[in-house]
Amino acid sequence: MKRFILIFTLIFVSFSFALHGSTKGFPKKAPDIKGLVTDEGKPFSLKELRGKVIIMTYGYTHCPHVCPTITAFLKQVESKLKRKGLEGKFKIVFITVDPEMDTVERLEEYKREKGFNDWVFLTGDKKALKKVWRDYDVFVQDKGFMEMKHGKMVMKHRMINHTAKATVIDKKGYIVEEFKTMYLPVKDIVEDVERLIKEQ
Ligand SMILES: [Cu+2]
Repeated sequence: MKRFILIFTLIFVSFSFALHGSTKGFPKKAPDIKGLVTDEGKPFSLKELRGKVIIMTYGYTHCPHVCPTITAFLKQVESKLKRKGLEGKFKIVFITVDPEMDTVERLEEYKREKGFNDWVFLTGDKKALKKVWRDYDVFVQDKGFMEMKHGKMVMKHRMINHTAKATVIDKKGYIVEEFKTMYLPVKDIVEDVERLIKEQ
């Protein structure tokens, strides 16, 4: 009988946690995000998104390579979910790792230029952001500006090393999984988010 219960429990656990991303240490209550503002200059609160599945990522708008890759994948995730009729049931949140350059104005401009209309971009002062990076396990190393030669031209690039990942938060405000790569698996994320949206 004991063995039967154990097997049963194992099947149940593996079934309920059959997400595609890394689930180690999750589910875990998503830490509060305090002191950050949106691209509209409004204070941000995680609680206001309760009931939606959140896909959160971290980066900076002047990022030359990593962030454009991640956001391109997330854009695909977004359109696939919308095509499934799930518009409004999920939210993509982008938290800056560059408080110096990513002001509210810059984020607003970036969002408009790139057509990330339904996303939320967050910035804030360094202290508030540092806490969020720590809470969400995001490594950030500001390398300042690096000069690079492009033919005869020397251009300055904003360089920040940072963790490339997407964190998925369920409707109840729990982190359930992370995709720790810049090459996000679109199909897997869409599947997981759809399931989490439909979860009771
Ligand atoms: Cu980046």
